[in-house]
Formats: sequence, C-alpha cells, structure tokens
Amino acid sequence: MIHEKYYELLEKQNELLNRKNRKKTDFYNGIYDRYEYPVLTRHHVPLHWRYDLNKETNPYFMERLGVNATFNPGAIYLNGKYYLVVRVEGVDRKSFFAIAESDTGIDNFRFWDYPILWEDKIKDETNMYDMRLVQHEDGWIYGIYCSERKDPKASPHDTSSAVAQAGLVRTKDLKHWERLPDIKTPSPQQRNVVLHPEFVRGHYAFYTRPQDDFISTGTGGGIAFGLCRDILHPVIEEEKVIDERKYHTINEVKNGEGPAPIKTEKGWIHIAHGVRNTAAGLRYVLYTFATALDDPAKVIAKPGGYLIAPYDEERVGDVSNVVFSNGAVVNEKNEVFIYYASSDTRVHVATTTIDQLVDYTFNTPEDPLRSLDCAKQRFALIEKNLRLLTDMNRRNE
Ligand code: M1P
Repeated sequence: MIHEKYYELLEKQNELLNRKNRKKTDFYNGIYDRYEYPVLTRHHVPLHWRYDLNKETNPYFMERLGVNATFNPGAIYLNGKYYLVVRVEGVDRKSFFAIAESDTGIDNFRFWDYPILWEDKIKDETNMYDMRLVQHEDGWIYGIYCSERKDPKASPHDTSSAVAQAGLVRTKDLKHWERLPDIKTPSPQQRNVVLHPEFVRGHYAFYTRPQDDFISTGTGGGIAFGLCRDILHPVIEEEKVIDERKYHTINEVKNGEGPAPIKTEKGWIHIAHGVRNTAAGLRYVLYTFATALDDPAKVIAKPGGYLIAPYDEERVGDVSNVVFSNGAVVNEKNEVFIYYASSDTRVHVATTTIDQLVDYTFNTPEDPLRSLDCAKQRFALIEKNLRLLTDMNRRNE
C-alpha cells in the first residue's frame, strides 16, 4: 500500500515542476538574461528515487536515499528538446548522472524514470561528475566526465587523497551508453576535459586541464589543447596550453574549459571557468574567449573579466561563491542557453543569442593586467561617451 504522505508531497512537487520561469526584471547587462528560479534543485528529483513508497516497509515515510544537490549538468539540444545530464549528489556524497528534459530550456525540467547506468568497467572509479556532452561529427554523442578514485600511492592513514582522470562514454540516444577507456594524457591528473565537436586535421581534438594534484593544478598552466587519433584507445600525446592562467586575473589560481565550444561565423566561442583565491576561499566565475575557425587552438579574442559571477542567492551553497558551467546549447533560432550551477548546489540558466555572445566576446576590451592601464581604459570610454553626450546636447539646443 502506498503511504498517503507520498500524494501530499507529489502535489507539492508538481507545483514546482510546472512552475513557469521568468526573466529577472532587476538584472540587466545587455549580454544575457538571468531567470527568477533555478531550473533544477534537489527538490526536482523524483520522490520515488528518495522514498520507499510502501507504507508497510516505510511507516514513517522516511527518505531512505536522500539527495543533497543537483548541479553541473552537461547539455544537449536534440529534436526540439533540451536535455541535461545532471550531476545528482546523494547524501552519501557520491554523484551519479541523470537526464532531465524540458521543452522550453528554461523551466519544466523533468527527470527521466531512472538515472544513467553503463557497464562497470573501471573498478577503482569511486565518484563521477561534471559530464560534457558533445555531438561529434563522427555521429556519436560523447560524454567526458571526471572519474575520481582513491590515490593508490596514498599512505594507509591518508583516506582523502584522490586522483582525477577523464572518463569517456558514448551514446546515440542518451539511453544506451558505452564506457570507453579513460583518456590518457601526459598529465598525472585531469579534470574539465572537453571534446571539440569537429575533427581537427583528421584527429579527435580535446581541451584538457593538466594538473599535478587533485585540487591544485600546480605546474599545469591553464586550458590546453591536444589531438588523439583513435577514440577507442584515447591517448593525447601532447598538451599545449592555449589559455594560460595569469597573475591578478579572474583565473589566477585555476581555469577549465566549460561546455564544448560554440561555432559562430567569427570563431569558436568558449565558455570557461576561472578561479581566484580570497580570504573567504576560492571564487569561481565564468568567462569567454574565442579561437580561430581554422585553428581551434589559436585564441583570437578574450574579453577582460568575467561573464557570469555568483549573484545574490547564487553566492551561498555547499561550496559558496561558485558558478560553474559544463553545458550550453544553441537552438535553431540561434538562442543560446548557458546552464550553470551555483555554489555546487543547484542549476540555473542564462539566455543570450549568438549575435550577443559574438559581440561581447569580440568587442569587450581585454584585461590590461595593471590598475593604471584599467583606469586609462575606463577613462577612454568615459571621454568617448561625454563627447557624444556633449555633441547631442549641442544639437538639441
Ligand atoms: O567546487 C567548485 C568546482 O570545483 C572543481 O572544479 P576545478 O577542477 O576547476 O577546481 C570541480 O570539482 C567542480 O565540480 C566544482 O563545481
């Protein structure tokens, strides 16, 4: 017999799932829109994933398998629908992947009945998260995610040292998944690895993030680029840093490629995250850069500063002061949906268009890297505007 509490909670959850989302009216920057509500929270996770619904085996209607957070989704737009491969984190700290689907991309996301499973081939893999979904020109949809395991070199009393590697899966329908071998690179650890959607000089091309340790990138200088001949035996022999982290910028401590780059007439637009340190801990923001159409490893534009930073209530969560994106899609109207998570807790969307993203990426001034040069840059803008305002006023006199 089903517990009566289930129906009460289901009604409440349906209100949440059916709620319409609206653009925030108190936010404007001309670059993108923010929305009133997150598109996914842990409260969107189906009740039958969390509760045993049977009154006999669960008389108190307790959560048997609680969910802590839903965040960092990969994204894909297929046949007019928006799909997220969500990082669902149980209260036991382990993350797994699950698909949520929407007709609008901004609201009414619903999880499919079951989370994603594939054949368990990597026995020491403990945790999995942050999948980048890429529709590759070879016909497959690939997913690359962080595959985390205990550091085999850790001493017996060290129960927290970990190793991050790039796990690789592929599918044609988002339902049946094939686990391929981990992607091997010259770096001892890897996170934030992304597949370029097209072949480059006949090879599969990847953005990587070399790192010496699990948390610190150490000698890893930034976002790198590397080629691989055979996706079934994925080995990247050389990684070349293309977007270096720099002193006193938003990515001074770390950076990482976000979703797969978006192709535009002027170049590939990349959305990445940058990390700096503060007295309150690490601060994660999102930024863009562009690479050449004929050479996706050559940076041709890079706006100064961030595109999206934690805003209002986004600032607080399990890991506060973080925005992170590993999923973005473009629909047939050239509208862009950037899915980002705030503070490792819930998922939001920011919407823009290809035209706006290109204008922003190519026409926003670069970071001049020094305060006085920043002041000069602003001075020039003010001077230009005051001249225009004075001219207009004169004409109106
Ligand atoms: O906690 C913030 C983010 O930290 C990691 O990102 P990075 O490897 O760049 O430091 C990831 O674990 C990510 O999932 C998380 O959101």
